[in-house]
Amino acid sequence: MSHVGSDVGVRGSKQQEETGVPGEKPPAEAWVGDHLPSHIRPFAESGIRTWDLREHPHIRYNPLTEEWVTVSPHRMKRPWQGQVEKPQEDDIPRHDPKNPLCPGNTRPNGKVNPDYDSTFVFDNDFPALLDDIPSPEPSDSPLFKTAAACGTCKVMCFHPRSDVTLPLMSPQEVRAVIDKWTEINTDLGKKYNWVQIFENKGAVMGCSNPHPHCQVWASSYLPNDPAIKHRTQREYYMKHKSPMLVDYVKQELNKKERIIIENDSWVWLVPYWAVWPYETMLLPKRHVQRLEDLTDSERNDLAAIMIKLLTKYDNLFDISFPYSMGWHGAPTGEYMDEDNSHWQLHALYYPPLLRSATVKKFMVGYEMLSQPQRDLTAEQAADKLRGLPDTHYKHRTS
Ligand code: H2U
Repeated sequence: MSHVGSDVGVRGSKQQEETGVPGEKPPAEAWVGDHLPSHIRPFAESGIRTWDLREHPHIRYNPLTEEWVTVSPHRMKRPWQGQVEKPQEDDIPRHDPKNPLCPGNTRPNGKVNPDYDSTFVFDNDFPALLDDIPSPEPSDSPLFKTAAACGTCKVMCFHPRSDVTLPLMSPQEVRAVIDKWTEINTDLGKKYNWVQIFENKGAVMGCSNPHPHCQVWASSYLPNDPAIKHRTQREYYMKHKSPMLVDYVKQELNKKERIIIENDSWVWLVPYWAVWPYETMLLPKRHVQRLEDLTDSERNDLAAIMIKLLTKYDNLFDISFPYSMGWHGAPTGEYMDEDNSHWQLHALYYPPLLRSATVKKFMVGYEMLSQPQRDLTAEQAADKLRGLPDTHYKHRTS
């Protein structure tokens, strides 16, 4: 989603040498005071005196990505005559002998899955990144830059059964997933600079298989979004002597406008700058850089809050809720030797649905050409999610 310079995250790049951190830096003089950049120019005041965040169109800033989102709450009642999605399939068999992710099954490449009874990790048979590749010749033009994309890709099954999802699993089973995520981050983090754990859930998100699973892509380079976050969090830390997202959570806990649920160690909230209608973030209350820095009780609390939040998501439209989610924490590999105090671990949830199980938000038109836009405010989304039942719709008695 972020638009970044071509040097972003490529170690040893010229731009990185100049600034000390990867990512493109906006010119300092472009900022008026410390509040608005010079390109943000509201017209002089209209006759309407009372500003209402729930009524008036406005733009909000994401300090992590340095992007703005347009919020148009007055458009909420707009009628919909556009595309309608197929509702999420909900009658998945417990075991499909043809599904390559199920225990004991043979994958199309002839490899046989073990008869696993918890999580199961294997090398992706169709990896997007490869380890053993040559480097291209350096380009003599700033307009044609290339670097080798070295990396590895894994698939991780959450559970032996195909008919369960994370919110329907026991806390112990979700804890096993968290432990495996941590183990993978540690193992791949020894070699790779970025380990991206992500779950693509639901056909509407392009997920190819209903069996509960996620993927891990580990790379030699910091991809765009992590590279920008590495720089923005570091700049904030240098200026405020405190990690950006730790400060952010403290302020959100005071305001209580966008918090959906919290427990002793975690907060689930709709970020102030959310783009997708029900986009959320899951953050530890304590300063934690990576998954492996979580304590035993923080991991148990994480399992508990994940079950609660995913239950609320499923209860929003009474379907197995589609989304893309993933973890962002301090970079690994060569970055392990550096001070990463500016990083705060967090998970991001990006669900595509807008107003029902069948109407999704399209990121097209203005969004593609100018910047993201939303109608429902972050506060309205948080209110809606907060008010949903904690009992999963599949477990409801009436
Ligand atoms: P989704 O999470 O988007 O459904 O992708 C599933 C991944 O599983 C996908 O990257 C891999 C695909 O390459 N896969 C295998 O590695 N082997 C298989 O036999 C099936 C799917």
